[in-house]
Order: sequence, then structure tokens, then C-alpha cells
Amino acid sequence: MSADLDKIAIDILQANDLGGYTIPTKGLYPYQWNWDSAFVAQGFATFDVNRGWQEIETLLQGQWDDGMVPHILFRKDDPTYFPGPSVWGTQNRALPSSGHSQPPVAASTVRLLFEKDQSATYVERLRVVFPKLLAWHRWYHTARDFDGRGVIAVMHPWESGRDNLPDWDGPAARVDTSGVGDYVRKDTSFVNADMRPRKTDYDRYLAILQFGRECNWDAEKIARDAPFYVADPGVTFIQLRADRDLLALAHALGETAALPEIEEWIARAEQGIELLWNPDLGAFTTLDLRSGVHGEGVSSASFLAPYAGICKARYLEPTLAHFDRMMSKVTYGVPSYDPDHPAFESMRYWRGPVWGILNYMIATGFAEIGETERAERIRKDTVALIEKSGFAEYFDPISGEGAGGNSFSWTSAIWLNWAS
Ligand code: 9WN
Repeated sequence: MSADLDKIAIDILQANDLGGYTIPTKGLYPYQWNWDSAFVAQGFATFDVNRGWQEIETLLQGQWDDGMVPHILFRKDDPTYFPGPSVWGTQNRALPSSGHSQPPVAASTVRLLFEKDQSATYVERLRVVFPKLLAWHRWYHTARDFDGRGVIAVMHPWESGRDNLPDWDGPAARVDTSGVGDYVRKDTSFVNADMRPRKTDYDRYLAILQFGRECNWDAEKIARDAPFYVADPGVTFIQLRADRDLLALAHALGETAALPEIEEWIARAEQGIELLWNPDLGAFTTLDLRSGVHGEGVSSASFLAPYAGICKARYLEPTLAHFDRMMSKVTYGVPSYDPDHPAFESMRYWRGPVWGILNYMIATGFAEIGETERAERIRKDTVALIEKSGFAEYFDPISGEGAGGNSFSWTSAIWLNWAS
């Protein structure tokens, strides 16, 4: 079974490879996505380390002058996706892209790739990639932590990678959607609308996008005035992990000049994450930086603390209690949102379904702190889901049914790199 699935996973990655870069799935997502590519590179590296590096290198080709690495690279115009480059106002750039970023997984991937093979050719490639990653991390620590609080904000739900998480509902409700006008969604022509964000969400997504485009994606304007600016435990923990990995890479290369800056980011985040601790809930949640209000639900990103190297008992004990409670409510974990919360929906995208990439990161963190049983439950659930429903984009935690796009790159990648 495992060998058959290995072959299918490899075939999916190769079929979604459009020549040095990989799309998440045909039809629904016809471009290169940021954190998708970072996971895909890990999958490729299980059978072709060179191809893994190439995925990261093509992703970094889209880097903006200010260091930002966009969440989508529009390498060729494809009218089957909305919103495309003309909506983002980037159609005249050398490489048209979206205007904001996505969770910075790439440095963690590069560390994994480099640990697999440290021969001279990869040292050289690391030397080229390292300053780009450093610039991207610096961008995150300034543009999205403008006041140096030690937590990373997202200016758009898409920037978090967890588009319609219920915790965005409150902050996004303040977004004025009166200027959005008419538009035609394309996603619901590929996937049942019940599995996708609602129209209210899309109106808000487009209104926030319009704000970004109108201020030319100016980081200070966004930090001060964007209609949506919410600190996210998902991006903050992924960034903290990636900073630790970047630090290890700096040591490996002897890049001593970069060390103090990266160490400062790590120290600041280790303090800053206290801001994301919701004392009423006993969990890390979002924090709306406009209103000062915490998200009111436990999401799967709450369990990324160990992945980020955060394991103080004060945080860990309540976090694991939530984990056990939530896992006891589902057949397959990890649900992306608390099944006991009224906003939970088992099939709607980031409001409940299981995502393989989150499972991989959560289980990795758990295993690293010795929570091996819980880590193993997550891995086994992931295997069971893929055996039952194939390489779907995401899965219903109750029925195990696959949802969203099929033949999905990152699900294949985590299978190869971790679950199998
Ligand atoms: C918008 C590609 C991406 C993932 C995101 C996921 C989804 C896009 C969409 O698909 O978002 O970026 O159109 O729904 O939420 O995490 O990177 O797989």
C-alpha cells in the first residue's frame, strides 16, 4: 500500500511540475504558491534533492526589492484563476505576483535540504539563497511587526494561508466592502461552493486587496491603516521556527555578521508570543492589532508552539489539554478549528477540516519535545486519511472524506517526506 501511494505521490508532484516550479493542483490553483512550494520542495527532496532546491530557487525569483516573497507568482496568465495579476496591479512587473506574502516555511525547508546533502554544489546554492531568505525574514520582522512587538501580523487572511479561519471573521467584519463591485469567482467552478469561503469572505478579501494595491503595498501604510491587521499564531510560530533554521544555516555558512540580527528576532518572538496567549481560553490565538481583541477559538495553529520551540509548561499543559479534547471529538485529527466551537464546519476549508501540512508541522514539534504518542496519532491519522481518500487538498475530520482539489501537491509532499 505504502509503496503504491509513494508512486502516486511522486507522479502527482511530477504532473504538477510545470518546469522548475510546481502548482498546487491543476484547475483550481494554476500558479506557483509560496508555502506550497516550500512543502513541495521537501517532497521532491525525498527522491531528487536538486529538484527540491530548484523549487525554492524559482520561488525566490519572485522576491520584491523590499524582500517580500509573494504568496502567488503568476508565471503565465491563466484566466481560470481569480484574482489574477491585473487585479493585484502587478501585471507590468518582470514576474507578476500577488502583493503580500504567505507563511515563511522556505528557510526550514532549505535547512532540511542542506542536511540531506552538504556537498560543494549545495554549499554554493545555499550561499545564493541565504541572503534572499535573510531579506525576506527581515521584511516580515519589519513590515508585519512594525512596532517590534515580537508577533507577526497578516494584512490579509490569504497571507496567513488559513483563508477563512473563524478567527478572521470579527476583524474582517469591519472591512468596508462597498467599493468592491461585481466580480466572478472561479474557485467554485472547480470545487463545491460548500467547501469554499463564502461570498461575504470574498468581498472582504477583495476590499483588503484593493487597499493594498492603492497604497502600492506600502508596509507602513498597511501597518497603520490597512482595514485588516491581525497578529497570527500560525505565521508567528512558523516564522520563529524558520528563524531558528536560518540561524543554523548562518552558522553552517560562517555568516557571522547575520547572527546578532537573527538572534534578536528569536529573542523578541520568545517574549512577544505572550501577547498571543488568550488567558480566557488558555491557548494561543489571533490578536486583532486594531481592536486588541483575541480570537475566540482554538485553531490547529495553537498547536504549533512546540514546532516553534516554545514549550514552557505554562503554555504547554493547557495547549495539550485542548489538543486531547479536540482530538476526542473527531475520527481523524487534527481539526483546523475547535469542534466544540459554534463556528466549526467539518467540510469548509479552514473552519474545521484537516490539512496534511499542519499535521506534519504539529507532529514534528510534538515529536521534538518528546510527545511521541500524540505525534504518532497525528501521523497515523494522516496515513488513514490518505489511504481512505487519496491526496486531497484537505479532509473532513469526522467522515475522512477528501475535499477541495484532488491530486494535491503538498499532500503528496508530506506523504513522501513524513507520513509514509
Ligand atoms: C488563496 C494553494 C493555496 C494555499 C492556501 C489555501 C488556498 C488560495 C485560495 O490555496 O488559498 O491563496 O484561492 O483559496 O488556503 O493555504 O496556499 O494551495
